[in-house]
Amino acid sequence: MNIVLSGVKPTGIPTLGNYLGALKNFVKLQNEMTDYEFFIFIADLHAITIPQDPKELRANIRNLAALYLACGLNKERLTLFIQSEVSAHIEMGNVMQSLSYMGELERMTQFKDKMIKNPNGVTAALFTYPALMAADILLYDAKFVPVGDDQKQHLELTRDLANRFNNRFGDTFQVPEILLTKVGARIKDLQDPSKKMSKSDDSQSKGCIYLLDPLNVIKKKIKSAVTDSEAIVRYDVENKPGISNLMTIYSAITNLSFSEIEKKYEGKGYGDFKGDLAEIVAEEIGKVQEKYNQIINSKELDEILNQGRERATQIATRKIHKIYHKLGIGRF
Ligand code: ATP
Ligand code: LTN
Repeated sequence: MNIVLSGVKPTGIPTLGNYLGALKNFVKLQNEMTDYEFFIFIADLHAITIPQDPKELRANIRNLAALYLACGLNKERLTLFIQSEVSAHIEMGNVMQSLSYMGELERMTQFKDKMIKNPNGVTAALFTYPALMAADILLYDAKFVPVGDDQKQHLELTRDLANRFNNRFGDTFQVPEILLTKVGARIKDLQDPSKKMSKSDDSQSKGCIYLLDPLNVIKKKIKSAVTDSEAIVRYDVENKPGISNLMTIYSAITNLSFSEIEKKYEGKGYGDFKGDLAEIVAEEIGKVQEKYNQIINSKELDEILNQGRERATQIATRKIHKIYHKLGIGRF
């Protein structure tokens, strides 16, 4: 059984960046990789590495589960579960911490970035975050891990930890490979294209499109996105980051290449381009919202999560016992 596994943190309402970089991509992969099983989870233990309001967190977990399904993941081929409901993740996280070096964790750019943003609020769990992420992946012997560009470094660490364990204790883990999203791996903030669109940013932000925003708000945010004064639709990340970001969004949804988009808008200004993009994005997200509304309060959502929890627990518990045995701890 070959497994594709990924997770998203329930730290807010997912953004268009999460959708294009992660959710939509999972669906595409599920349709292409027909002989793989998909394990997708809600990384709520990762979410609490930064302070969360319990009420909001509970709602965000359910929203995310519903959004995964609303994006078109096939429940027949999916194990969808909540990380904290499978206790082997914490157990394995501890094993991975015992295997990781301080220096390795200190080099992680996600940790360094969060440290700069909020130097007094950095928790120990934020520091050991990548060890828990490695645990999530290695517990299931996932072969492929589809993630956005920002998670590349964490995946490399996971591979190092898998190899380290295999070398010390004998072949135990599948060494996972990253599956980078081709188009849409790093959607930028619409108001500040130097930073990535992030769901934990200010929820009033005009630069961030949330999947549950009303469609008219989404259109407005696209139309007021920052561009440049040249007014030519041309892909050039360095000199024209704003329009290049919008073209990435356009391409990820329509599958048109950058040169096809450039040709289509030759001689037209940004107004036409943004107007079309606003409609394209609103139509795509509108479909997701429609399905989301059918699922969010349904019993079926809980049934899917219960089944997911059971299947994940079965595999992960067996694996952690095997690992404890190899380490010589407990009586396994
Ligand atoms: P946070 O703001 O809490 O750090 P986030 O919005 O960056 O969260 P994650 O939960 O860390 O999102 O990421 C979920 C998935 O979405 C990952 O695979 C990640 O690579 C992808 N992703 C996140 N932001 C973007 C983005 N701006 N563009 C493309 N993919 C993204
Ligand atoms: N760190 C990831 C979320 C995450 C994840 C994982 C992704 C936690 N565990 C395991 C893939 C596999 C993030 O911030 N996007």
